[in-house]
Amino acid sequence: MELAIVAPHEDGAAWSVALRRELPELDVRLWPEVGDPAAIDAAFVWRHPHGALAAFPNLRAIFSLGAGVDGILADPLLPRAVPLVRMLDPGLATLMAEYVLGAALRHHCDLDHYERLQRVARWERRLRPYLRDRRVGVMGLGELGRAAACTLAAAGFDCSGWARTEKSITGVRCYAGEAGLDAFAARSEILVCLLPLTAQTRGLLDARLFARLPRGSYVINAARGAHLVVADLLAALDSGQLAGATLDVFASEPLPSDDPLWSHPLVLLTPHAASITPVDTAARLVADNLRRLGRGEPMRGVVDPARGY
Ligand code: OXD
Repeated sequence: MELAIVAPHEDGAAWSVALRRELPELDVRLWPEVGDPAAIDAAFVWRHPHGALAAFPNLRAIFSLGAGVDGILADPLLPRAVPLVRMLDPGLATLMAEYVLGAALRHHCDLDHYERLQRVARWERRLRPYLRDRRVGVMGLGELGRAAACTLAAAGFDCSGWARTEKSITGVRCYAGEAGLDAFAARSEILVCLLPLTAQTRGLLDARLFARLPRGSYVINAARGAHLVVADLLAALDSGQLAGATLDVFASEPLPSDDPLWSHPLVLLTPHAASITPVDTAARLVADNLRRLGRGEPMRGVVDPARGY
């Protein structure tokens, strides 16, 4: 079986070694040096040049290296009949949950506030509630959102979650759909976005949603830049409706060095680093799916094109 790694911004050689460790008989090619395109059975893809996958006439599977598949689905020349497989590595979810917990605790403990005071040598204390009285709301209860919500709840936060459809998670109060959004927002003092990016969720973090949060809420976006209307975020920070934000994702990445978000005093930026796919365990998952493909068995994590995730 031949696999093309079409991930020009990733360490293709490291992935190749890890994949061949799991599946020694696998012939791995690093795009664009793929040899005969007709011999390629599967592609392992991240931030691929649009159109690159259309060159493989006998492709039987496309594996995403990252959690979200919106970037792959955005390729107008994507071979739509070929199954697209999500990255379901549990390590990705654990890393994301730890990042979200860290960002939520940083704000909960006022460390963001004290960082600002330190810069101006100001000694001023603030009372804060217990963790159990801090209400956190996680938008998106898929692999990543569920892990984050469970971790936040286990740490002691009063945690709720919101998803398109009804979900049930022990220790997490779940809300669903447009009907549940108001009640969910009204109790989210820290709002975490881990939604998939779809036509329905694009721009959901906007002035309308911010206005429904308790005054002085905090936003953590580790999903996609396009979920957030940046102008609305800046206005909400200016007005005090939002106290701050941790942002890991941006509409344009890397974020241009002249973007005003870099120097906003109420914003903490991280470079799409909340959760980076762990090579060894992820290679094991891809190898397992390649074996399934070889045996003609259903693969794990196939994307439903109608839902977009
Ligand atoms: C993503 C990822 O989907 O980094 O953004 O895995």
